[in-house]
Amino acid sequence: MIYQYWNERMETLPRAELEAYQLEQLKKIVAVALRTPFYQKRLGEAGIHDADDIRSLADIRRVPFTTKHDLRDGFPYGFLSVPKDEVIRLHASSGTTGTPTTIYFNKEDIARWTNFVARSIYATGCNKTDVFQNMITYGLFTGGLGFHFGGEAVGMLVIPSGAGNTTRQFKLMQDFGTTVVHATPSFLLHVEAKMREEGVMRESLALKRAFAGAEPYSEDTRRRIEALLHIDVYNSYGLSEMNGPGVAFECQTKDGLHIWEDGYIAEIVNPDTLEPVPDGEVGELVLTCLCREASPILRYRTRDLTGFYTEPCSCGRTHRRLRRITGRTDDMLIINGVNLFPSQIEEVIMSIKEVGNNYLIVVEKEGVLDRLTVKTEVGLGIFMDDTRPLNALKERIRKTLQSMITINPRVELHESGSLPVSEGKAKRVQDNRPKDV
Ligand code: DLL
Repeated sequence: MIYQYWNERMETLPRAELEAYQLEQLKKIVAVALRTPFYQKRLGEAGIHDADDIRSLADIRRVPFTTKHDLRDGFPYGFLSVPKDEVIRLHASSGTTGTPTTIYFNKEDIARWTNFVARSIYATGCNKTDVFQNMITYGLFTGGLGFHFGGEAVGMLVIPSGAGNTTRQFKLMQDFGTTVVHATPSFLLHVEAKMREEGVMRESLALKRAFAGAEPYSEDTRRRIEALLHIDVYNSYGLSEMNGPGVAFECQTKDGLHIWEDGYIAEIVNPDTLEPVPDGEVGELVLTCLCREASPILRYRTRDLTGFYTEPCSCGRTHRRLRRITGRTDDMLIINGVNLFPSQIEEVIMSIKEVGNNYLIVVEKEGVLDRLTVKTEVGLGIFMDDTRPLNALKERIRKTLQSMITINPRVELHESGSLPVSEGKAKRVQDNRPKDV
């Protein structure tokens, strides 16, 4: 394979030079962070009073962690470190509790972020001849404008279609010859089901690639989307606190996500002890943003679970690769004492070919026990009134799940297209248990 690089020197920088660059950037961002009362206090307590107190990269471990809670407490301007009139944009994520966290960008911050998104897009093999349909929510969510600017920087023709309205999406794809799309994996699955429903012929589309991210999905889901749509799907990871998309991205080898280490320092820690895990093991990802001046965030606890690949990538990039993010420390379900991540269920059901593209996990209390129900759609062409094969399928799903997750679930089969669909991040879990238990 011939690999293309957006910035060959930076992407293939020898590790020692990359780390020297990181140290230099870390010192700069610590100096910026010290302008905010929050970091003045936090860093001061850790004995860091100016940038020169950071002498080596290992000194990052002296920097205290920052949590979502800290960001909420600082709403709206607690983390702003440049004069307000230098800020040109904000993005916000509402999170589950409703208190937003806000990130500010100055002109250079937007340019640096755009550059990382462009680099990510280019790493998948796209170039200026591509037509890019950005089928994700625009607005305060970073996925829309982040990819929009990155796509323009690559020189692609960008169609800002936004999420939803599949009929219009197909029309745009056909009218303009869309070659690459961006969406959440759940919306891509929905698009595929709708394509069959509306009789849109695959041959009428010029699609080659998709960027899929903003929510966890399994390798089987990726393969399913690729096989159904005859495209290559690239995993895209990011979070608002670290600008948005363009933090880590798969290259043409599609084997792990390169984290752009000239923009971010990544650590993997044990979420209980907060100590680093041995190289290659899974833990919580902690990120320091080196590339944004207006809202510096140091050692942010992402809650996302992943680990580093220990082998270098065959593409020649020296930036380390993260494993597919399997879930978050805070979406773990405990069912009758057994720890379970929704991604484990997805992995099992998406590997069964008769299962359709959408599913829902419901947890309830039945007496003193927890009850897990997995609702899945069946694939198109499977008829709901044909009970014998349906019962056999149900039993197969139940048994496979039970052997993999050690919990005996109830399985419900639903007609294709009948479970609720989300245009953005999918809500796959309904935990109906009373909150005080
Ligand atoms: O989801 C930014 C983004 C936009 C990423 C478009 C990729 C594409 P937030 O809304 O702040 O930002 O949500 C961030 O989403 O901490 C993960 O838990 C999850 N997440 C994002 N990408 C992936 C992925 C955007 N590829 C949170 N795999 C993160 C698994 C992901 N989880």
